[in-house]
Amino acid sequence: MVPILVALLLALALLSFWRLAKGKVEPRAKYPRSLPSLPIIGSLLHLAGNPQLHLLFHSLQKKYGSLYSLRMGSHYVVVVNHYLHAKEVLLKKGKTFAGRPHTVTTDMLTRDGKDIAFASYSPLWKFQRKQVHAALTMFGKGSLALEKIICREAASLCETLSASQDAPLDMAPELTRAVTNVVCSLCFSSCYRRGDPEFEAMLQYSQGIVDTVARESLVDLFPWLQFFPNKDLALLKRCVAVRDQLLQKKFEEHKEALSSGSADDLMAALLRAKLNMENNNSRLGQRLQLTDDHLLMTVGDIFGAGVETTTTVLKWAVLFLLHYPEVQRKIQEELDQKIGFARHPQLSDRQQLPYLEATIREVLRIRPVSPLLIPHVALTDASIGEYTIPKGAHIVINLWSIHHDEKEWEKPGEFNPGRFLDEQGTQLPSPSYLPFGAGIRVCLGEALAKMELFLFLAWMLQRFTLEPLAGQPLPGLEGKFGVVLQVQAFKVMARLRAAWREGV
Ligand code: PLO
Repeated sequence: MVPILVALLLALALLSFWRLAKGKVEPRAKYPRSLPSLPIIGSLLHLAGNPQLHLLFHSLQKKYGSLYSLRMGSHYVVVVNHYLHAKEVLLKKGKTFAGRPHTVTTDMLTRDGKDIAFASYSPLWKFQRKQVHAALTMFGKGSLALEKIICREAASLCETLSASQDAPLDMAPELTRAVTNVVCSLCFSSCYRRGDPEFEAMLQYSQGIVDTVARESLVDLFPWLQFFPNKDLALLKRCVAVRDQLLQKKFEEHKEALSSGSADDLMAALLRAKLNMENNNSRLGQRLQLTDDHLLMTVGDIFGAGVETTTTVLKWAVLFLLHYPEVQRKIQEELDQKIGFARHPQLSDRQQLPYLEATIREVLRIRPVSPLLIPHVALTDASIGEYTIPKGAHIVINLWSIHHDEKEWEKPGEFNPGRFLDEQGTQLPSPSYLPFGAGIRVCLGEALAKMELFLFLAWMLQRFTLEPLAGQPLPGLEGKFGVVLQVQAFKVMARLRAAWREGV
């Protein structure tokens, strides 16, 4: 045994000497600094007990620099905390880093990655995304129709606020219903009334999914855990089953309506694209197969993303307005000057209301909906900055760090919409800011989200002042980390503004 070992070592030494002599030694790869890690569990001991991963990853920069690596179970994970590195990953090398990891929970949600957000990069994925992009742009172009839908829901929201005026109100279900109805109209040409049992069921299953999916939970790190009893996984399974039933029902209805040619919503547009592809004998059509599962999961994505993200931002916006009444006052002054009380706000007012627009930007900065985005995967060996990144590495973009970088933002912890504007009220550029991600996986709903945020806030603040409950401490501003950064429940008083009380 010993002679063999010695011979082997000698051979190795000779080989390296030979390569040195030939001057062929490649520059040593420089890997990102790594957190300590143990076999099997990786760096888990450093992460355990800290549910706010975005904050932990932010603070680890002090010790490890802005780009570092760790092991989550068997996965090699690179955490990116600086915007220049983030832009390199998302924009400059977008295709190289366009992969997604398979995880137990997201596979359960998306039938093994047949959606868009959680599916890895493939020609079929590209095609799917293109179809959705086209359908959304089509509805966006006729944004008059979309604007009408949003305003209808804003009016209904204001009615509800009027009805519960001067009494403590949990706005969350009301905001959710308004946003859900916009997405429902867009996807299925349907909407929900208050107390509709299907809406209540949706609220419940969606909360269950948000609580359990894609949270870097143990079962996602150690997939074999799924074969043991697991409460969270059981909950996710139940919630996904309820969602699937609902999607299937809409799907059947649309297939019927399609033959009569009456459907013109997003689901119908995707169904038509699928049929066209099947009838089309092009080479692309023969190679790629968009199944019913793909279509259902895609609509599930748009629906889920459309509801959870926009509702969450609206809740954060209301909460920050309670904490910063002077910001609310300034928005109202702007609304009063530019719109007045004789008509409702509309999309074409956006340029006239820079302070409201800046407030929306600031909410998206200070509480990014998706603080760690969804992890990307390196599809080939690659690099970020001066660092070597091996194929298969998971890349986590820490938007929280990018949005709270003290070198880029003055007092990043303070809520200050004014930071986005110069003295003339013109919008200032902000490089360290990516609330919707960037590159080939950039959010598909950005335009829709911005329309909704603007109109819902403008309608509400034109009519109401939102106040905290008297004599009670203000609700906390800490988020709860998950697939979206959640707001804790809180109540407000919606007071009709004087001009409306006098019936002007
Ligand atoms: C929200 C709960 C729904 O029931 C299912 C769903 C679908 C798409 C997900 C969304 C959830 C959360 C926010 C996500 C979105 C896709 C893109 C978006 C992750 C889980 C973000 C912020 O990246």
